Amino acid sequence: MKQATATIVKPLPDHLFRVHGESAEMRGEAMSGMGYHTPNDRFFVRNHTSTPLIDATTWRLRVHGAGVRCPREFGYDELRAMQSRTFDVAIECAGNGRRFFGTQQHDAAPGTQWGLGAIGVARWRGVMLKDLLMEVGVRPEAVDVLPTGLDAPFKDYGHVCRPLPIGKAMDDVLLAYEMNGMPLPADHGFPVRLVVPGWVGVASIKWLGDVEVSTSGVQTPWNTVFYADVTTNPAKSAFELAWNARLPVGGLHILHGRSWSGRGRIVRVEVSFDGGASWREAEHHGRHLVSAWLPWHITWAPRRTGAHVLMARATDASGITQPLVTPHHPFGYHFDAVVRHPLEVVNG
Ligand SMILES: Nc1nc2c(c(=O)[nH]1)N[C@H]1C(S)=C(S)[C@@H](COP(=O)(O)O)O[C@H]1N2
Ligand SMILES: [Mo]
Repeated sequence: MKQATATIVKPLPDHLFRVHGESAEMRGEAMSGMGYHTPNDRFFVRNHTSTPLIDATTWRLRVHGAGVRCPREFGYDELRAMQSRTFDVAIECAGNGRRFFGTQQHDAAPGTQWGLGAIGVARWRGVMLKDLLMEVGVRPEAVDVLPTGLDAPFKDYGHVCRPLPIGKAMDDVLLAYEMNGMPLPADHGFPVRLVVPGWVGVASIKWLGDVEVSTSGVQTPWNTVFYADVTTNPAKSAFELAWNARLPVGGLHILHGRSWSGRGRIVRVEVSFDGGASWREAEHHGRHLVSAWLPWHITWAPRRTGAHVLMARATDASGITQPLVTPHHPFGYHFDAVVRHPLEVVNG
């Protein structure tokens, strides 16, 4: 086990993670043979600074602002005593796939050079944000809800925060205190984080300490400078295979992968083994949940040794199919083009 960075608490073994500065990406092969959920030990970590260690017994969540009737604080045990809900939801960084702007489109974008591993699906348990907001009373003039993290301020931009419109906050947002049946791990927001289905990962504020309900639109660096034009994630697909995986020639292989989209359910996944000249439909297996992902598989019997490229493309409920090229984006968000996954077919 190699602890490659001190900003993340959990071990980051090389076979499961690629470390990028203060963040860590899950390798594609880390989901191979796994069930529907991403185990906590291999879930990607995106930290702006570093994981804080918070004592749940003294932790408080402040809920206040001009849009609230009775501002108050909640303790950990109080939250855990409230009615809970459980959801299977993906969290994906808006920058997932950014590396391919450079490697596939010769248009490198600055920022963490994620492959496709800045995504994970977990079973989150906690309290609906709307139930908490109902406890404090929301005024009809409420416009935005601003959740803020307790981690150290990021450069000169202050604490990580990202406003949600009141409509989304009162819809399907969860204040999660459990991840896959365990108390939230430190790196994923202990004691409490937001989980915002379908939206870019930054909305799912970790180490939540403060929720402010405002009666006018809120401007923060996280909706003006960064992530300004991004809310829902587009469709993406990944193989559960190592980059440059080696497969023996001759046999029949069952290749696995997953597709997901913040815009809705995945309705079709196709795979090409010939650089996009022809496509074959993959078969779905397992659950098929909106705001999570769709596991699929396809058979392949490679007939020659040497370098090959695998391509997978998904179509989501909005009718949009992953394109071959993603338009330039100055911050490298939302790379949704088909990723060309290299592998080597070798003599068995
Ligand atoms: N407080 C706080 N919340 C945060 C962040 C952060 O740095 N600080 N990073 C955000 C970003 S950009 C992403 S993609 C997700 C990543 O969640 P994870 O680290 O649990 O995978 O958390 C979000 N919430
Ligand atoms: Mo992110």
